[in-house]
Amino acid sequence: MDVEKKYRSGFVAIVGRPNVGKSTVLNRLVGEKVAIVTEKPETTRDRIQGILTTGEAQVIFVDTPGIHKPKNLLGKRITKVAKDCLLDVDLVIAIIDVTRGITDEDKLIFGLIKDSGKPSILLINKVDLRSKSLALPLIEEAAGLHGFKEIIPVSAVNGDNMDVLLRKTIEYLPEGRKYFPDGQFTDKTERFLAGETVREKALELTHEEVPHSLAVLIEEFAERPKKVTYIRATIYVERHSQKKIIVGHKGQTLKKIGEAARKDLQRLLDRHVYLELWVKVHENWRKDPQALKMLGYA
Ligand SMILES: Nc1nc2c(ncn2[C@@H]2O[C@H](COP(=O)(O)OP(=O)(O)OP(=O)(O)O)[C@@H](O)[C@H]2O)c(=O)[nH]1
Ligand SMILES: [Mg+2]
Repeated sequence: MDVEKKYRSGFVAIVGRPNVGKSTVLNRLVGEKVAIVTEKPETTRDRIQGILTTGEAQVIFVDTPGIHKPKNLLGKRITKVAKDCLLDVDLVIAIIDVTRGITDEDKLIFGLIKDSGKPSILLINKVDLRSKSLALPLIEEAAGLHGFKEIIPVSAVNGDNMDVLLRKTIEYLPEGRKYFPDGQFTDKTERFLAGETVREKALELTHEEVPHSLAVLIEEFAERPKKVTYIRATIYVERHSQKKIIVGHKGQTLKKIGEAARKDLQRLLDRHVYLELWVKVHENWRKDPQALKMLGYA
């Protein structure tokens, strides 16, 4: 006789140090580009929900900023966003990077998870970069540090073990109804995704301190006739020298950012996109509460 399986649903925080692959894991699980991904640490600055709806469950994965020792007010704010997130979820997925091992910062994060009292799964990510046997001592070490329900070596980039992760995640969720309608894959607006897309392209083309000093404000997001979306965005930097870098020789860098962002946005929105980019200097905006508010980081 078939036992009727109850529908499950819940919220799952994805936490870890900067750059361990949290956003890549989120995108892979949801099957959509919900969060931007770059090789630079501290890319994600918001709590971003990615929603996966299947016949047996609805899982709301919550991507969070990398938890780190903050160096300014922005750092403080985004680290708090990640820590607070632990408090209102049903399950926590913690991620470490196999190439880095278990660092002191990872251990601090394990402590936060312990304090939250939430069940947790640990992912040892980026196993495509190392022989799988290297994950084994890490599994043992992590098991001795915290009572993870599962410890799974994965590769978010090639999808290794992500099916196991999803199955285990659903097992730990409570019975419940859908929170979001079928077809919705994020809680974020198209306007937010547009700003993040521009920021991703600007991050990719800059180095050292410049990526950290970038913010993007969508000034206008308007539907025009003939399936055209008009987007006007301002890229904020902290110094004039950074503005020069973003604009580039004869405006070439800004042009490249615009072209790459427009291409991604047309795919995302399934419409023609007219993207106008501006660059403004707001000195030390990362330390300025008013500026943080204006840029959506309050
Ligand atoms: N080789 C390999 N690279 C990965 C894997 N997962 C993520 N990466 C890379 O690691 C870098 C960081 O990935 P993100 O997903 O942005 O990391 P994150 O933890 O969200 O980083 P923050 O938002 O800065 O905290 C990117 O260059 C990814 O392509 C993986 O499984 N294998
Ligand atoms: Mg991220």
